[in-house]
Amino acid sequence: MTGAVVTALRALLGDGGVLTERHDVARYETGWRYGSGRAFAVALPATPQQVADVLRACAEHGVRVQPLGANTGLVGASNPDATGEQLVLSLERLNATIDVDPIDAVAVVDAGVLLSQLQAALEPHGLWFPIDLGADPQIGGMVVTNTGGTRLLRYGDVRRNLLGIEVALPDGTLVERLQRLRKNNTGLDFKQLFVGTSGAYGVVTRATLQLGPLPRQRATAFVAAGDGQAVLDLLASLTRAVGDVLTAFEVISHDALEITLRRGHNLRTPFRGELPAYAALVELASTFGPERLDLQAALEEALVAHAEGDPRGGIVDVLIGDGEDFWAIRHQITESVREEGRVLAFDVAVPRARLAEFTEAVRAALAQAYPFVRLCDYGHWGDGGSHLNLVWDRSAAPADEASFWSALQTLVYDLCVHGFDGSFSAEHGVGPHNHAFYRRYVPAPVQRAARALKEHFDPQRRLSHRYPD
Ligand code: 2HG
Ligand code: ZN
Repeated sequence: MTGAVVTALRALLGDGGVLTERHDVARYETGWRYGSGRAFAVALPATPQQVADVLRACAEHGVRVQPLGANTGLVGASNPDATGEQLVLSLERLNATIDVDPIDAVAVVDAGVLLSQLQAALEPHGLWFPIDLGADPQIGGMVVTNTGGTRLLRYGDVRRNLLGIEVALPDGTLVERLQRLRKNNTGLDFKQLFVGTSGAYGVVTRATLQLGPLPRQRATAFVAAGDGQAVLDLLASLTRAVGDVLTAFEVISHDALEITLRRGHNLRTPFRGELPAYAALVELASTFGPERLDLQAALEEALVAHAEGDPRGGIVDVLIGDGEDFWAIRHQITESVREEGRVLAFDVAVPRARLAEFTEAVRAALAQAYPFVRLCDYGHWGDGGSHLNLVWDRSAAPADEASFWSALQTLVYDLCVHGFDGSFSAEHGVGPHNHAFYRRYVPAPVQRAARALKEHFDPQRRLSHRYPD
């Protein structure tokens, strides 16, 4: 069976478009954080029509397909399963088109284009795609996971910046809806079915993205706070004072800071003396130049006014400095924590006002049940998102790691979803890592609707099983 489909794919894509040697296929089989499997081959289509043709060939040969972007996902959704019966469909060669229209302020982009390539192509036009991530994913991967990132507070997620889509369906049909319309109120918003659903209904081949003007100046500060509530008070105060230009409000806890500053590369600590309980990285940005609007002064003024008027005295220090240095710390947390020991990561959201209370509830529950687990929390408090990375030394943990993980996940997710009206996946998607919790928390009528869509688009269940069915 696989021999016949490989022959058919070679006829479609040429010899260079299909990999079957173990040493070539291996690098497509393991997820960045979770999951690894086995594929019998990798197909590398270079045009949208080739993607559709690959899917049609797979349908004819009864072969299951796992689409793969830049493999930066964090929920185990990008690698094949363990059967060895799946074909990996890599989008990495589908990267020729970045069609920019500066008047519409849109770009039509091939799915395999990297975010960094897109931003570099937009810069000469004074434009950017306003989704900022530490990783460098492909555009198609960003669409199917609906990535958020560090500036969601101001610009929103991919869903909010997507105008059109082209998608190859599991039967090999190519559906082109690459409209450049900001207004289009004609019933079902078809493209949104493919956003955040991990490629379960089709493979995104191109996207029409709404662009923004590239800011001409940014002002950045690190604010050291005595506790989480002080961070939230600061957020409320900055929203009132400079909310129009507030583009990031990222928060890092003491333990996440400590590990990152110790393990990170070429980082300069901006803190004087002891690390604070929390640090908030605040950024303002504007298309006005500093001659028209002094953002740095506006930021400093707002911070000083807040610190002086704060009855709780929660602000410990205000550090004004090089934004690049501050962002370098923020973007090295994931890698640094990963080197520290065993890590179980959580990407959750709760209403912003309850972030401090929620985090303390998790901290207390962990201290009681698993005192050897260290809570390194950080994330996008400006939009209610938090990454709770739990770290421990393997020798201290129970031998049955799978059950231990599941107990930790149930503890944190139950608190988040039931106790704080939160979400068990804020921005990384569902993926196998969260399947069991999708079933546990997503209401039955919603799960039924998703299943009906799967039945409609992919009745043979050939495409990505990375979204629960
Ligand atoms: C971030 O905000 C990313 O840095 C990764 O979403 C978070 O390590 C993680 O889980
Ligand atoms: Zn994040």
